[in-house]
Parts: sequence; structure tokens; C-alpha cells
Amino acid sequence: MELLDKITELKTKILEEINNAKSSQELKNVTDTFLSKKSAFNGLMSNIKDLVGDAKIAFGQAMNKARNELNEALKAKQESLREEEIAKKLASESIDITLPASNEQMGGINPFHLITDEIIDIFVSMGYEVKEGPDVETDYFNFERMNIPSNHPAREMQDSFYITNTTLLRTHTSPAQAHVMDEKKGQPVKIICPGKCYRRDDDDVTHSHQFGQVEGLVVDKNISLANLKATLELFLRRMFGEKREVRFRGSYFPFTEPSVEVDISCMNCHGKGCPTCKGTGYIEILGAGMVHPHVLEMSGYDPKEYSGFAFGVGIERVAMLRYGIDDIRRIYQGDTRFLKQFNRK
Ligand code: FA5
Repeated sequence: MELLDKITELKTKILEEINNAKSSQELKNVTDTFLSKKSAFNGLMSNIKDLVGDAKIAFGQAMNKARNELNEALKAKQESLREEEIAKKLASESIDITLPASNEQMGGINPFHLITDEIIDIFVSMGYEVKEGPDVETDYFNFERMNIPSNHPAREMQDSFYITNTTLLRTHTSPAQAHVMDEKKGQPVKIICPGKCYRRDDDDVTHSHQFGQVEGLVVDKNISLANLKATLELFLRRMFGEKREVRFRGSYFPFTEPSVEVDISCMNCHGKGCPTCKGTGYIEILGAGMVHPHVLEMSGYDPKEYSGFAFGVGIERVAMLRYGIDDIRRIYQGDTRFLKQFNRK
């Protein structure tokens, strides 16, 4: 009986120590002191050898019960201390996310996107619908439907990154013309399609292997070259103002007839000739023309009834001429010293 009281007494003392522990370390000290092999509590076990019969059984049971109770109390205390310690750590390490950053570096919107938005705004104000086309195109849409059959020499000029024998990264946004005409099923078309293009071009001050274009297509009855010229002049005046020199010159594209290209006087030398414009005084920004009758036919439009014009504007070239950027590669480098000049604020 005396022994059982001793168990209870010791257990009560240890429970008190457990409850009073203020940290995981203090709790570990309690465990080491009271529950190690050589502790007072476990030392009680040595009494068993002097006991017999029911007394021995009662003692063993009381010891087990007390040990279980202590282990459970320990476990519960460990858990609550851990939670408390985590909460304390979180509170002490909390960050005020509303404080201003100490090393704030503001960039700006990339001129590529500023110009894309501006081109879209100008054409939307003229009643154009904005369409999208896929970056990964089929040979059929990128070339065949643009009147460039296999073995046509124009393929060489735009040879590209092939994904399979019949799919490639589009070399221009013009295949969007065929997608839209298929969708409109013989109805009039007035769309622009902004997007990325990819070519096996050597990178230099005005060329990149990846660049942006905005395609434009108008198909209806009585559409003429005069409509194309008036549209492009309006666009260019709104983009570059009245003073800039604009040059239309005859060109060739397999999917337009007749075809033109448009150049703008160089922002660097104003027409005199410099390395940026390769000594010509002008930088080409777009190709355009009257939609070739065969392209109309392939898209289900009767060229005797319908005609149309199309154009493809190079986005980076417009940005360069508009902002005086002397090297196209600056647009892709993400240098904040360059970008912050375009912060609209
Ligand atoms: C074309 O891509 C024709 N699809 C344009 C077109 C559309 C003609 C509709 C007729 C009717 P071109 O290869 O010239 O044409 O490219 C058009 C414009 O894209 C160029 O004037 C130039 O501004 C831009 N461009 C072309 N290649 C690059 C390049 N490697 N890097 C940057 N801009 C480029």
C-alpha cells in the first residue's frame, strides 16, 4: 500500500513538472530527470522483486498505468509547446508586406507592347475586328494557301523552324488571312491579326529570328489599291505624325498582285543614310498588296465579284522608328535602364 502511494506521489510530482515546463528544452530536462532508466520513478521497479501474489500484480499494474499516464501527458505537452513555439516564431518573423521595398526598380511597358496596343487601337477605330492565329502553323496554311507551293523560290526567303515535315513556326502572320476567310465563308472581311513570327534570319540591328507582325485583311466588293494606300497613309500619319517621310515602292509577294512595300525615313539620320538604315536613309516597316485572285479562290471567294487588300506590319520596326531605337535587340534584352524610358506614368 505504501508503495502504491509512492507511485501516485511521484507521478503527481512529475505531472506537475511536465505542466510547468515552459519550453521544449525544459520538457526534455523533465523527461531526462524523471523518466530515464535510472530515475526515481523507474527506480521504484526494483521493489517488485520483494513482492508476491496479488501485491506484485497490483504494483505492476499501478506502475504501468502511471507510466502510460505520464507518457500521454508528455506527448500532449510536447505538442502544445511545439505549437506555441511555431506561433511565437511566426509572430517574430512576420513581414509587413505593405512597407515599400527598399531597392525598388521600376521598369516600364516594353515598347513592343506599347506599339502593338497602339496599332490595334488605330485599326479598331477604323472598324477592324481583331483575330488571332496559331504560332505553330501547317505548311499548307503558311505557304500553300499563300500561293507559295513547294519548290517556290519565295520559300527560301522565309525558310523557318520546322517542327515536323508539315508543321513549322509561322514565318509571317499572313496565314491568318486564310484562316479568317475560311471562317467567314464568302462574307466580307475586315480584320487585323497581331502575333509573333519566326524566321531563320540572321540577327542584326533591324532583324531578329523572332519578331511581331500585325496582319491586315479587307475583302469585299470594289476594294481597290486606292483603298489600301489611303488606309496605310492614315495609319502611318497617326503613328508617325505629318512630318515623317513615307515611301511606297513596288514589290513582290506571291499572295498579292500588285504588291508594295512601305519604308519610313530613318529616325537616326532622317534620310541621309547611316549604319542603322544600312546607308539607305529609310527602314522598311511593312509589305502589302491586293489579295491575289488565286488566294481568294482557294478561300472560296469569287475574284470576279470580290477583291481585297492585305498588309503585314513589322511591330519592332514601327517601335524603332517611333521611339528612335537604334538596335532591335534592345527590345528583347529586358534592361530596366532601357525599359524605364517607356514608363507611361
Ligand atoms: C511579309 O512577311 C508578308 N507576309 C507581308 C505581307 C502581308 C505582304 C500581306 C502582302 C500582304 P516581309 O517579309 O517583308 O513580308 O515582312 C513584313 C515586315 O515584317 C517587314 O517590313 C518588317 O517590318 C518585318 N520583318 C520581317 N522580317 C523581320 C525580321 N527578321 N525581324 C524584324 N522584323 C521583320
